[in-house]
Amino acid sequence: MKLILKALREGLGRLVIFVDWIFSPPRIERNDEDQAKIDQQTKDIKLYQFYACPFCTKTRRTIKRLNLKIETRNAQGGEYREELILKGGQVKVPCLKVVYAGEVNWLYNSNDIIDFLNERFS
Ligand SMILES: N[C@@H](CCC(=O)N[C@@H](CS)C(=O)NCC(=O)O)C(=O)O
Repeated sequence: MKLILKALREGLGRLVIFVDWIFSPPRIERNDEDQAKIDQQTKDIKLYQFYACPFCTKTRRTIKRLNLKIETRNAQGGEYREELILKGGQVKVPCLKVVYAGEVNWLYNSNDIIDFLNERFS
């Protein structure tokens, strides 16, 4: 039963990715100077995620639409999963790690992440 649910979730996630690919949002355009400033600011922001998670897909759409260069980190296993548990506090994705003025913040919940990105980079 657990396996079936897992397969269904994975299938749904991949369907969402396919639909996202078809209806991919256009990227906002900036002049080179503004884009360079934004790229500098996003250097210290990382998205911990699962590839086929619908909440992560929704978050990645915003990142794409806002034309942000944010590194994505696979938290399904390995060092990034460990880091998420140890430093973020839980394995829940998406999670945005934001390093600002030497302080590290772990922002959970796709809607909160999207609001943060829209407010800071729109
Ligand atoms: N309300 C959360 C839901 C996030 C969520 O349920 N993520 C699932 C993956 S789709 C998760 O992290 N599950 C933990 C796990 O599978 O270990 C959001 O919008 O970000």
